[in-house]
Amino acid sequence: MNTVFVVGTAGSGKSTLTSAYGDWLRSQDKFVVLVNLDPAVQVIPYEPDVDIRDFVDYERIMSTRRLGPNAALIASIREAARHVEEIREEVNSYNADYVIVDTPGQLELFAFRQEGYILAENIGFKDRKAMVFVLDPMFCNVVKNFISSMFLSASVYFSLGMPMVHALNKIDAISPEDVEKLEAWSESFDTLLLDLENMTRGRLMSFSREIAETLRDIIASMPIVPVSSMTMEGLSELHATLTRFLLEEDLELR
Ligand SMILES: Nc1nc2c(ncn2[C@@H]2O[C@H](COP(=O)(O)OP(=O)(O)OP(=O)(O)O)[C@@H](O)[C@H]2O)c(=O)[nH]1
Ligand SMILES: [Mg+2]
Repeated sequence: MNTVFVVGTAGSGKSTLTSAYGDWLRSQDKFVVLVNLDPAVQVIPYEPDVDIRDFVDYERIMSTRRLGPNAALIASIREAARHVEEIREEVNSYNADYVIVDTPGQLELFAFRQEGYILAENIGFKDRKAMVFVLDPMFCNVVKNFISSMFLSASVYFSLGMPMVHALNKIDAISPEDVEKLEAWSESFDTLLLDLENMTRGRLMSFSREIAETLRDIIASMPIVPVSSMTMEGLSELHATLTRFLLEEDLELR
């Protein structure tokens, strides 16, 4: 059983990619289980097999504890972590080939809180887990935002410690030149620095440069795979990259 956690900033397309990648795997005759870990979601573009909303009631938590939307999310994820054994049992009971876990829009809930870590630790088997960090090209097609995104994904990697692949999503909605530009930033550090120097100035430039230098090896070690969850383009490449990462992880931990 391989488990893939889909993480990323709000609206980057995590749920749509969960659905699309699930469909793609099923088209390859894989037995797939989809897990929703977003307690507050109302409409999901797929039918979750395991749903955190069966274990926590976000609306009730918000009204009975008189919490605001974000505090209620934190309380919900805390409540969910108390059910982690049941969630794990339910996931494992399917004995699936692939488990794809869709995480909440509020990235920090899953990536930086202890409860998220507990869920990530307990769902799936230790040596067979990877993360897909979904990049939104509407945000990261500006060089300093690209660096911010790499910084954020590196923090998530640092926090959860699973192998990570970047999926540059929504490529159907941007130009091929933009896709190439983003790929070039991830593949050539010189190109990234050059564009940084052309597009930022003064203190911002030296700061971005310092961050980029720090992230250099991390960026190089985490490939960016362009995909579209709408047209399914790039999903076979995403799968191949994930498979390679899962295999390496398996060998490394053996
Ligand atoms: N054109 C295009 N739109 C996409 C793609 N993937 C997602 N979207 C759109 O992006 C918006 C957000 O998608 P979601 O899948 O809900 O994103 P999310 O990251 O799960 O959002 P939150 O869970 O709320 O953070 C929706 O309007 C999707 O239709 C894609 O590959 N191409
Ligand atoms: Mg979502």
